[in-house]
Amino acid sequence: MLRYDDFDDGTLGSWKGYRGEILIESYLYYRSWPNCARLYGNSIHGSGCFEIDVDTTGPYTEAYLIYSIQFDSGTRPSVDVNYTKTFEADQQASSNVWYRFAIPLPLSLVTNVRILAAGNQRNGYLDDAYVIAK
Ligand SMILES: [Ca+2]
Repeated sequence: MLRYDDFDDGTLGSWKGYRGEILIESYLYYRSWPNCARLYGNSIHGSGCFEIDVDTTGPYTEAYLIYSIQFDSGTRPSVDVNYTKTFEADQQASSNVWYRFAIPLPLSLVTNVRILAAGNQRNGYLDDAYVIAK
């Protein structure tokens, strides 16, 4: 395991907000108690994202980003890897449901991942994010 972020120490680690404000959410929403990261979307383009740069440098043959995420209503999940869309759901996510995603990562480089989480003035919630490699 290359990294694990559960936000339960009250810090965001290396996670940032892209077109949105990222902050710690306590007690109200969590996959692991008591915290998750909340992204409050402020883009009129509806593309507020959790963002992280992941380093997969090493003697690996496979690497994945695995995370749990929840959305306010009206969000259609998608993921950009190195600024290219690599996944987009064909329908909107349900609210009040934790989804788990596993995203394959390129090997032996630093990869930018943007997880679309929130439209304009809507929230997304992220918890228990792992990067694993073998
Ligand atoms: Ca947590």
